[in-house]
Amino acid sequence: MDYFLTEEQQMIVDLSRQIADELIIPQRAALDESEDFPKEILDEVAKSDLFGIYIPEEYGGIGAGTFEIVLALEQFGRGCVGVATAFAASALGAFPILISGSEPMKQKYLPQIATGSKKAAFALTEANAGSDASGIQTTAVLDGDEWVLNGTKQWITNAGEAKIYTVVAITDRAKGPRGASMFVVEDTDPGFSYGAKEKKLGIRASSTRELIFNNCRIPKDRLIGREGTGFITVMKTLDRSRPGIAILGVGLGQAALDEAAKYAKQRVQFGKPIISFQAVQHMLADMAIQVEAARALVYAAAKHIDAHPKDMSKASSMCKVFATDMAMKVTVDAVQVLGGYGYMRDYPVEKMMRDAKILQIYEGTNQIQRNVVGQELNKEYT
Ligand code: COS
Repeated sequence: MDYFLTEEQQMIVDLSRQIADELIIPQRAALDESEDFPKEILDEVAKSDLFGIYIPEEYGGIGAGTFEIVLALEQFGRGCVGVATAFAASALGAFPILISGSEPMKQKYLPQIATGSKKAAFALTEANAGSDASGIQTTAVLDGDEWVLNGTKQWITNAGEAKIYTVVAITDRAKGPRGASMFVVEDTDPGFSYGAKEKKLGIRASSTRELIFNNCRIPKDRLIGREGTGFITVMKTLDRSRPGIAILGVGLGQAALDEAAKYAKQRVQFGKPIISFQAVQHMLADMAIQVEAARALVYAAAKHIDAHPKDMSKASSMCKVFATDMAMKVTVDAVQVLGGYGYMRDYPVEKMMRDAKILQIYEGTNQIQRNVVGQELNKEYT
């Protein structure tokens, strides 16, 4: 369908599509197998300026919005959700600085993130705090001119690869969510180290490790925003980032549909290509309908977020749920259309099905997203 993109938006799509087709797709199976971080691919992405899409021009970015990142991520997600996750996680790590950072902090970090010379990462999750974001245990205590961080973050995307980490820690436990603060930690800070690389079902090209803070000392001015505003910055960050995860589902769903339809035209059974059987046609039709409906919702949500930055939560959570549940269903159906071949690693759809699962889990499970939508409805209907 025609979404009437501007010339600049179409250029972002064309560039991202070219990167997906020429760089990502040829390497995705090997990266899935080796579980290597896609450094060379991301270095090429950096040359295209796409790391700076959402970063204002005064900090070296392109100065576009959520809708434009979504356009790029759709193509990268079509190529490989593992590679796309590594790219998206840098934006997730940058958002707290963009949303709540001081002017000097923005000037220091955002240009490096915009050029892709340094990648960022976002650190909230802990062993006992996933959905319950305010239940974190990591602490930060002010000691003279330095904050001292102690604790362990778990399942952090880009850990070990990023140079800039935005980290949530408790500065006043008695205050609950109002006692959390955010900090920038650099990879070279003393007392900061990484856990072993996790072995995952899917998105194996992305790096997932623990961040370990053992009396990690950072300068006082690495506090993002004011003390006690960390939880709000986290919530605003996730509101902005979730359409990016939603669109990975759209790109992935499109890729699965493309593979299934291509196969159904070639595969002959009972003397005919299987696409001529209504049972297969209906599966493909449902896949196409769901992919397009999800695309339209994510595009609309991204445009809403750009136009109404104070009213993001419901649109963001709605599109994340719809598009990622769609991706799970469509990739499972693609494996079904390919039958036994779909189950083999020789074809890309089994990887797509494995990659889809994380989209329903990370950046807030789809159960949490439904809670957010439900709570917003509860406020709307008095
Ligand atoms: N924007 C701004 N402020 C928000 C907000 C948002 N989207 N959501 C909540 N807040 C504010 C609330 O208004 C409240 O402020 P007050 O203290 O002034 O009342 C405060 O934050 C606490 O909100 P709430 O009571 O709703 O917090 P809960 O502890 O109940 O948690 C959920 C709410 C479950 C929505 C939150 O913990 C969450 O999003 N969890 C999922 C986290 C996640 O995505 N984890 C995955 C890993 S991160 S990649």
